Amino acid sequence: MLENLTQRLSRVVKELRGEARLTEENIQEALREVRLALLDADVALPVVRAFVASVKERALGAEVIGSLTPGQMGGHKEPALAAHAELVRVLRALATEAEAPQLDYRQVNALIERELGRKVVVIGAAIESDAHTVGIDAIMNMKGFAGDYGLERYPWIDAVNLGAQVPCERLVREAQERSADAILVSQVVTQKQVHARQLTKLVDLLEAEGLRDRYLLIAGGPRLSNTFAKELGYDAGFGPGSTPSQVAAWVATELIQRKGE
Ligand code: B12
Repeated sequence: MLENLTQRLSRVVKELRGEARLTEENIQEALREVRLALLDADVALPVVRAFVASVKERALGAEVIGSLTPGQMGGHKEPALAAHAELVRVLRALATEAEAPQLDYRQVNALIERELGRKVVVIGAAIESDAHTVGIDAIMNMKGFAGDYGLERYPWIDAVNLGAQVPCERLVREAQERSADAILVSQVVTQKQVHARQLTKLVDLLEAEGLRDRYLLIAGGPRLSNTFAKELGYDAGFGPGSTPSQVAAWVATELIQRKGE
């Protein structure tokens, strides 16, 4: 079902990109297809409504839609082109999220054993000033969250939880020393955009040391989304209600995919 959703969303993006003109009709048509695809994939109606409404607002909020050709307009200054880009970006982000398969604890372990044949090393922390351990604990600790075992419980995952208020420098050092595959970062406090600054600091540090491509970099927290995390330079983001098996499934499939590239 998820594969089907991804295919349908990819088709919408492809068709929209191929449009010579960006019109109200073709945006409406794309959104209709997105809505149906999400509903067919059993996404809850309120979520579908909120998503479509937000894209629609951004896509149709621009007044210049109709006679302009994206190629002719140049740059993102034109509202129609900006709206077009935004829709493509949001759809892409959604398609990426949908690509994470829904696998349970047993399935993820079996997948890692079969496809990688070694333990996956995952290191996590709430970084810098953030003192909230509960989010990262929910994903990593044995007990887990909402009846879903945490990563420490996975026999094929070596999970190291450094706790809260961990300086970025220490997290990077520990990731290197342990040859981590993935770095998990929690940010709960968002006052004055402190989360964005701290998350960016980690990316900058990894880039400065030439280490960014060595790790899967994942951010999580109550005010985070996949889209926002990617904007900050992360590979994925997980928001409220995320479960350990979602994270484990994403990490495992991403590593397998990268191994094959
Ligand atoms: C418990 C708590 C504390 C405890 C934390 C104890 C601990 N050991 O963690 C203490 C008392 C220390 C605390 C302190 C503060 N807190 Co506090 N705290 C809370 C509270 C009540 C609950 C948080 C919680 O347990 N959530 C449960 C977990 C499971 O949910 P979660 O974090 O969202 O995690 C899930 C997802 O987001 C995701 N996730 C989270 N992290 C990650 C990471 C990865 C890698 C992944 C994949 C997923 C993921 O998966 C989890 C499971 O689904 C919230 C209010 C609330 N009801 O949420 C305020 C709250 C978070 N705190 C808040 C504030 C302001 C503070 C203080 C600044 C207060 C102060 N003035 O001193 C300090 C911060 C100190 C600091 N330096 O960080 C605000 C944050 C507001 C904001 N958006 O900025 C909140 C929202 C309260 C409020 N309404 O004002 N707090």
